[in-house]
Amino acid sequence: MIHTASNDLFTRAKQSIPGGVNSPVRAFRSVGGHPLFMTRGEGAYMWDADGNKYIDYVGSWGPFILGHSHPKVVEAIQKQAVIATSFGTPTELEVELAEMVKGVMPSIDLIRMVSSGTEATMSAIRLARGYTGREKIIKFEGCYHGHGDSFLIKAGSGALTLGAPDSPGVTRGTAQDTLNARYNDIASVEMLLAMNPRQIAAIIVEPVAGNMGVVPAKDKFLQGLRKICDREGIVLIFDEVMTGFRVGIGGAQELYGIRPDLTTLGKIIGGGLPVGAFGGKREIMELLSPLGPVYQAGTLSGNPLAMAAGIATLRIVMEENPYPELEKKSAYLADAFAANLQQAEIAATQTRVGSMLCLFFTDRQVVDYESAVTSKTTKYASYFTSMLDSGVYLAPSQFEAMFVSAAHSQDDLDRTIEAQREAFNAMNQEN
Ligand code: HOZ
Repeated sequence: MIHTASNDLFTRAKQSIPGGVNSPVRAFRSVGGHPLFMTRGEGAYMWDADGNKYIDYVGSWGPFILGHSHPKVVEAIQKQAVIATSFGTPTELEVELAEMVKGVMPSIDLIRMVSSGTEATMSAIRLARGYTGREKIIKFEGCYHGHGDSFLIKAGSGALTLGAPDSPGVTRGTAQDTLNARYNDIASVEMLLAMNPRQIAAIIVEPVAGNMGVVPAKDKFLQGLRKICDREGIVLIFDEVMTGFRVGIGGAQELYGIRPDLTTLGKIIGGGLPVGAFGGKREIMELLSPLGPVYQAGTLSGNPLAMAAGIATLRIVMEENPYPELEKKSAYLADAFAANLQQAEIAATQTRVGSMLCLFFTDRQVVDYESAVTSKTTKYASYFTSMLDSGVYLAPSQFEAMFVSAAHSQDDLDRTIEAQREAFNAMNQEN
């Protein structure tokens, strides 16, 4: 494939943008080569600046459960753009989106819209601190909750991709307030609690970890967290930025039957436009400004264009219920991937929750950060490059998810499976 136009754009971008990208994991650093500059998306496909077409399994990192440019979502954005793009005042649209989310997530009494998942998680822990009067939080190694200072301690996603899960620039004080437990390990949480009695404001968790690759929560892990939070008066925050409306209409909390105290959302609820939200129990949410003393604000919060795109997306999801079909397609892919791996005799572990999939090049079972990083990232890089050459766009990092959308056709899936077979053959020849 020719990538001349992308390469030229990358050279130009680097003159004005740090590293040529506006989010580090896009830079292809861990898979080699240069990032591709995309120009158009439609359904399951996107096209780069050289006109190459790809079957897209990144879906803008999760929002595109319906694929790119769903006609009804595009229509909603166009209609709204003509009416108004922003007021900085309340609008009916934000009330409608709030009602839609509340309707399917009973743990949410009140919800506030923001402009990104990072804002949502930052605000949620401030609120938890304000509510409990405590300062420390517990997160899990390899989980990623955006790039707020408190979360950049043993973080996943781009931080893990680039091998720097702790970031300079985070003050020692902030770092001291973030405690890291092991995903799927309740004992590690109990240990932190014993060492920090009555000091923990919140436990924040991705109920399906999606930023150290996909790591499902084990049976009883989330229940265990719920029990601990009830016992200790700690606010349980589910970061459902990725899983909300992805693993089911009511998110992971519906799938696992657990009610968190607060939930953070983003991605799908913005239909591909910049959105985040956090919501939960009334008595906690009522502490938010202007009702209460915990301050939080945003010029573009509840932005009408983003609300219109989110409402259109959720309306389609609610009317069409794509989840059974997504499950079928994703299981089909995973089964075929397992057969490919067996045929090629490649040691790998697959994980999947609904339409979130991941392939780790390790023979270990992946249950947490420590086991996730046993994956041979050089193998992932070869795999990624071969798939890309065959026109299949996967996340340019081992530590991200592969997302299947309602727009992927049977032919797309079969072409992907065939591309993988070729990739594995090529990898075996390299060895
Ligand atoms: N942190 C995002 C994926 N988990 C990547 C965002 C982006 O590069 O757009």
